[in-house]
Amino acid sequence: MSHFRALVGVLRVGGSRWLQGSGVGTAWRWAGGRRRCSSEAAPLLPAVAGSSSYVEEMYFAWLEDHTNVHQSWDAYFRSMQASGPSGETGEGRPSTLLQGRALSQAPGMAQKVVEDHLAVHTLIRAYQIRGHHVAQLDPLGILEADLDSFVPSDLITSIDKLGFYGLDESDLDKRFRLPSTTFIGGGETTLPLTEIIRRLEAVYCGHVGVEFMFINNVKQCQWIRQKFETPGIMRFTNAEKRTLLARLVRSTRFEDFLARKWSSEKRFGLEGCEVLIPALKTIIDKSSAAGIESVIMGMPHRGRLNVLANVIRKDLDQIFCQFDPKLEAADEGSGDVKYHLGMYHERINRETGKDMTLSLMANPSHLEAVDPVVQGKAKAEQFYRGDAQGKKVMSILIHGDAAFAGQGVVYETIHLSELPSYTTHGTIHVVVNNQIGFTTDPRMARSSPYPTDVARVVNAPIFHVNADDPEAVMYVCQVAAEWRSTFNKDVVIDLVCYRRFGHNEMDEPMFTQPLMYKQIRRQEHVLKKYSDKLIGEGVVTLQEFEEEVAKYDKICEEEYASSKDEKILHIRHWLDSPWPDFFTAEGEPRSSSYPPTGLEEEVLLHIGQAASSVPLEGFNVHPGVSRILRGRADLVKSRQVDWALGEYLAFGSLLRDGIHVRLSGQDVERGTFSHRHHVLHDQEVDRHFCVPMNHLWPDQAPYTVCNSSLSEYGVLGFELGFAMASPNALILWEAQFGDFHNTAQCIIDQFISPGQAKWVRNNGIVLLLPHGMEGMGPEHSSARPERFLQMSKDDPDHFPEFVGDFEVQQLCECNWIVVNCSTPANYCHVLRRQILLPFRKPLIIFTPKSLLRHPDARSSFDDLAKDTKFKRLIPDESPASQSPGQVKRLVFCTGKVYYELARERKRLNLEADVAIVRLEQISPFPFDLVRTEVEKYGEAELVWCQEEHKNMGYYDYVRPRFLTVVANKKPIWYVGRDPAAATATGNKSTHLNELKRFMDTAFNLSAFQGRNF
Ligand SMILES: Cc1ncc(C[n+]2csc(CCOP(=O)(O)OP(=O)(O)O)c2C)c(N)n1
Ligand SMILES: [Mg+2]
Repeated sequence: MSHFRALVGVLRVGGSRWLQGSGVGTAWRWAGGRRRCSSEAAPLLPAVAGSSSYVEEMYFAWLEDHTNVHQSWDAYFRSMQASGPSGETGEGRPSTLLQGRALSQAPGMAQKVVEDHLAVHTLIRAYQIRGHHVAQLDPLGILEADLDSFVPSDLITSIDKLGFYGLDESDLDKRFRLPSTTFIGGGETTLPLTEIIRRLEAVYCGHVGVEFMFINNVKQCQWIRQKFETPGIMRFTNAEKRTLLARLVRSTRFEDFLARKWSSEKRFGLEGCEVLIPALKTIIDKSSAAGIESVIMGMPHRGRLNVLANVIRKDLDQIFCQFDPKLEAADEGSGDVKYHLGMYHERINRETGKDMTLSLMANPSHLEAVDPVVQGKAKAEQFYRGDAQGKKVMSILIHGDAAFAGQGVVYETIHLSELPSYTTHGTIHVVVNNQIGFTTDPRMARSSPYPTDVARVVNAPIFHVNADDPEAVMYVCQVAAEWRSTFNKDVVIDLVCYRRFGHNEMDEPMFTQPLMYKQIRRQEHVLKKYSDKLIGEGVVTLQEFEEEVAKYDKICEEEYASSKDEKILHIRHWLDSPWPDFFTAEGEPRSSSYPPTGLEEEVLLHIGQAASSVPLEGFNVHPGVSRILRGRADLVKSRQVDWALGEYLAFGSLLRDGIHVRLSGQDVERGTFSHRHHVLHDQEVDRHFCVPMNHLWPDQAPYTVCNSSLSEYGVLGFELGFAMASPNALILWEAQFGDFHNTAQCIIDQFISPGQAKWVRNNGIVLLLPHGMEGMGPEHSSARPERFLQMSKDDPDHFPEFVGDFEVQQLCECNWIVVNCSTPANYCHVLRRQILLPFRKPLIIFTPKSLLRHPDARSSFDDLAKDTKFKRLIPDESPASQSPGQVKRLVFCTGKVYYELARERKRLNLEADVAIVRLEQISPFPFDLVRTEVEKYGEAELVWCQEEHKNMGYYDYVRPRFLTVVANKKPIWYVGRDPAAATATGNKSTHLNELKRFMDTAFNLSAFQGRNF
């Protein structure tokens, strides 16, 4: 029951007695920080003298109607009028009357007036700030949504609490002027205190708890106050109520239908939060009316099938057939459980008559992992539509209460919300707050009062709402959608609800939440409550309601019948990001040929020159950067390419072909190793930048390079989502050091590696992972190639048949491509190949650090010429290759260690005895090229050399594949660091000793003599 309803009852009884005792001469003063009543009249304070305008206002109000003011004022003005000089009547200036003589006669009263007003203003503010703490949010009526039964001392929940403000019962009927920071007055500028409290209670302590006063923007606070405080604002037409009821019917009966048909199937039903469906539909309707054309959604398990059916409008038979255990999958890949699949649907919004695209992103079980992915996809759609303000495309994220509070990626995602290159211009977050996470109570699951507190960091308003009050829910959804379209900022709707059954339909909740579930059993269904209400109001008849229910049940039955006709399951029909122009109608690549990646000389020159100059007149570049640019110009003159230039050539040439390139990650604009400098900073003018890559050709595609927030999980997820929107874009994420990618492991394990197998979805994201053992310690050395390789799905024991274009075929079949390029030309080729292939696969590149400036790690323009291509393997080019029969040892390696091996071989004068072959594409493993090399050096012993520790790097991946190539007839000896727990030593001299030791072994031609394998 409302606190105030109880309070008003008490006040009415005792009120008159109190009022009799209130005298004009009674004054208030501060005593020990608390206000106490005193019978002494205090001297008139200077501030009070200036308060005559208020007294004037009271006076004018009194002139209009004596009952407009409190009876004490009435008595006061009467007495003054009676004692006033002749001619000073009611029409005279009260300021003269009051200031000159009368006010000074009653200084204590004036002071009290001011103090009481201050008190009332403070009281109003208290409700605005803390009202939500006592709002009636829990539909079960047994839990506190903020985990605390404490009632803030400044909310008036009993008479004696008026004393907190120095007020008492006698003030209840007094009228107070309302501050400009409240809208509770509607058209009135003053209200009696009773009414002020009543209205505040209704606005802030009812079924909606508005949490917004932390927002540091006055305009936004005023906007929210106006939306909730204006009297009568939360009203719905009968038509709106009927639509709401019909949506609730669908939501409820859908779950009932599934429960009836498949009582022992897990479906993570929505029971207890059926209102989610009308809530989402309201958000979508309002957003459509505001001009939104595409909504991208992400959500966890709970209620997902219902959202697919009743929000996205996936055909019901397609959903029902997912429950058929005998249905076979038509598509290749391993598929996913039904409550993870995504969906994309174009339809007309019935409320607005406008076209809309709705998509729900497929997601893994890993809660909240999809959040940044949704954001990235939304950002990309906005970008490609030229929707710079987010007026056409928006995202909605649905969360569970436990996950929203507990998962760090929520924070990482929310922190992207205002960054220029990552903002989606406002996300509407909806929390299905069933006040439980599996078996864990909120008290054990979070330290914050609400599960939504994380959103406060970005000044997002949070609307807590009792989910058993569908109209209140609809209202906050409308406001949230309006907020988003007005301010283009995030907003949170916290649907405080319950979970009618266990975590899933097979689970027994009474084991762990016995009392809560006893209450839940007694809890009337929201549909019943709302239909009764509308029938009571005469908005619908019982018969109309029953017809609505019967109509939907019939639809379900019919769809169920037709679902039986489905013989095959097409995961393809559940794609959240279809690329219709890229694939054939059957979803196949349009070609199977290898794309040319070489470039014309003039293109190389043009990009090379642009990479070494500043396109803007009068732009003041740092002398160090000028030096770098001059160095590039010298390289171009000598037709040479270093790492940075190789990357420039790849990006620039793709931009020319209309391919958008986006490079994102920590400090990528300059480059962690200061080699890139894609954004130039004017040294004289603040925030004056230049991105020369955007000045290559007049009609080129745009280049985006953006330093990200210091996040891996969030930002990698975001870029993955960005890469989903279009196949015609090269989207790259660079880790600061490859070592840090593991804080984004979930995105790699759950989306990048298995994405296509689970969801038949291609994705061409590129991961640039700086890698290399250079004595920088255990966290700046390894991008952990072993992890990526272990997840590569090519069979180590199967020697493939080389039919057709084996190279393309292998790429088409793999789950991702893992490369470690040792030359800038190869790096350039592999980036170009990535986007020119007729399909998309994630590409993992271990990128160099010291090689960025290594004089040997250069390529010639010739290596990028028209007829050149990416080399999956670089054969030996030393004298050994001229007389392979003489070669005693064939060393395979990858990446930077090649340069160390080549230098040592030269120093030891072993160039005729030892051949060194570089594996540039590690996965899929180039069986064909490796076999050629092994056969060429038929007499040589095989060695795999890596700088990483034996249990890391590439060894475990390449060893069985080499053995397959040689049909297990020959060993492949290991040369490298010993097994270790840490990826690298922190001690420089140990690092060098380790390097020397394995280099010695690599060229000790008798090292493996007599050893068994
Ligand atoms: C990252 C992650 N950790 C743990 C789980 C296992 N898990 C599945 S549902 C669930 C409880 C989720 O609670 P909540 O977010 O409140 O959603 P609800 O199920 O109550 O709707 C847990 C712990 C998971 N799916 N993902
Ligand atoms: Mg929950």
